[in-house]
Amino acid sequence: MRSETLFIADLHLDGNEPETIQAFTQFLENRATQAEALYILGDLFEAWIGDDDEQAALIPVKSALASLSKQGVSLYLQHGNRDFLLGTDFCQATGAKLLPESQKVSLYGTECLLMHGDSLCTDDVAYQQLRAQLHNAAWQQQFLAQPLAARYQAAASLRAQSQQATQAKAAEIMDVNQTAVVAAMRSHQVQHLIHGHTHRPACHQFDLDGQAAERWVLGDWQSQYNYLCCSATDWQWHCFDA
Ligand code: LP5
Repeated sequence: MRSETLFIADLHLDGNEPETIQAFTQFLENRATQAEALYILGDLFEAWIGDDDEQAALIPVKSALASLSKQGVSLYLQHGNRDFLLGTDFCQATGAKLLPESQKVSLYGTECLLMHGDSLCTDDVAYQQLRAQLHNAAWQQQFLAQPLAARYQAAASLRAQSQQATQAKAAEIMDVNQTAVVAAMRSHQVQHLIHGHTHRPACHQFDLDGQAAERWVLGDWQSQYNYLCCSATDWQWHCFDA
């Protein structure tokens, strides 16, 4: 019987980095098949400009996800700031269930909130303004109606602007804001939060309304392939080489 749940985020899969794609498909074909569920908490892809973009390099990723869900492993997906345009076609093709921005789950009796984490970076005012624009439904519809070439160009231009902007920002500004963390946890009545986005893997322990609380931050897949494994008895980080 499968009795563990795996969490990953920030893989930033990109056709130009076949090693990470291979490591991920191997992870799906081997380790993930032993779990009862796999949660991908955003930024599975480096940049997603629409489900109609059939990049050949990413076809093995879709196939491996589809195969995993066909084997009975529940597959859940949240949007990240790079792949907020992942939609129903992708989910249908892979068997993934798209979760809302904040999702409360019960992990073997522990209530836990799942988020990508970018909405918690409230000190990064320029990013939050950009995010509001990019999440606007009318803007998204208009963007997705453009030819692929135009979308590629817009995405590359935004990446360049973002890279320039992040170089000029202080690291603290690009981290989550503790008041926003506490507000999210309180509103969902949880003492546990798992998120990605900041690429600063850690387990932060703090007091929340007189009770012990934990914020687990997932690592990216740029420096080390890693996942969080939760069972009824413990939560543990795991790292592996391809
Ligand atoms: O991504 P990362 O971690 O390096 O930086 C993020 C924030 N940046 C972003 C932008 C993404 O990198 C771009 C992803 C493109 C994917 C394709 C999507 C579809 C194409 C859309 C084409 C318009 O998320 C960064 C944060 C950082 O995390 C830490 O939290 O700081 O935010 C910024 O850098 C934002 C800048 O401060 C402001 C940039 C202004 C650009 C104005 C462009 C206007 C275009 C508006 C379109 C509606």
